[in-house]
Amino acid sequence: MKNVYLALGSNIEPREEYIKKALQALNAHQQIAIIKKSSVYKTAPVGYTDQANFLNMVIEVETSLLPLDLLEVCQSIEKQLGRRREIRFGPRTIDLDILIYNQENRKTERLTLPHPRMYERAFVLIPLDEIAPGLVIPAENGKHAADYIERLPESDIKGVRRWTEKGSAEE
Ligand code: GSY
Repeated sequence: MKNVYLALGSNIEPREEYIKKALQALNAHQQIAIIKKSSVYKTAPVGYTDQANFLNMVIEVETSLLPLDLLEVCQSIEKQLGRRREIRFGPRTIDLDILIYNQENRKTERLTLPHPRMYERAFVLIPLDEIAPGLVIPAENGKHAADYIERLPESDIKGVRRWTEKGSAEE
């Protein structure tokens, strides 16, 4: 069994529903078991900023799938939940990214591990630090998520807030 961290994100309503459905679909897969879930965070959009806030979270899973097979499962769940790749970095019903796959460190056309942009993304690092504070990210000079969070601008960190479920006064 391999130990894997996945990032989930949605910024098209019903965001919470898309996240729940993606979790259900992952858990329903015979070769995937969800071990740990972070809180859900409301996060300001990064990159292409003229879009709605996201809900983001990170989960730890165990799987016997190989990395590219797991990628295919993630992409098929995205498709099933209506993800369209219209604007690069634009709004999405659901985004499922493989952050870390065991100790794998690889760069191929289809998949780079660990995820190449995770080190600069507060919306990934903060939930990852919540569920895996002791994890050393398997990159060259790999560090804990908290070490990368420390280097981020305050404004990025402030853009990531724990989101309480329905009825939240926050949104
Ligand atoms: O690959 C992640 C999609 N994405 C996100 C996201 O999930 N959350 C936030 N806050 N900003 C984002 N920009 C992109 S692209």
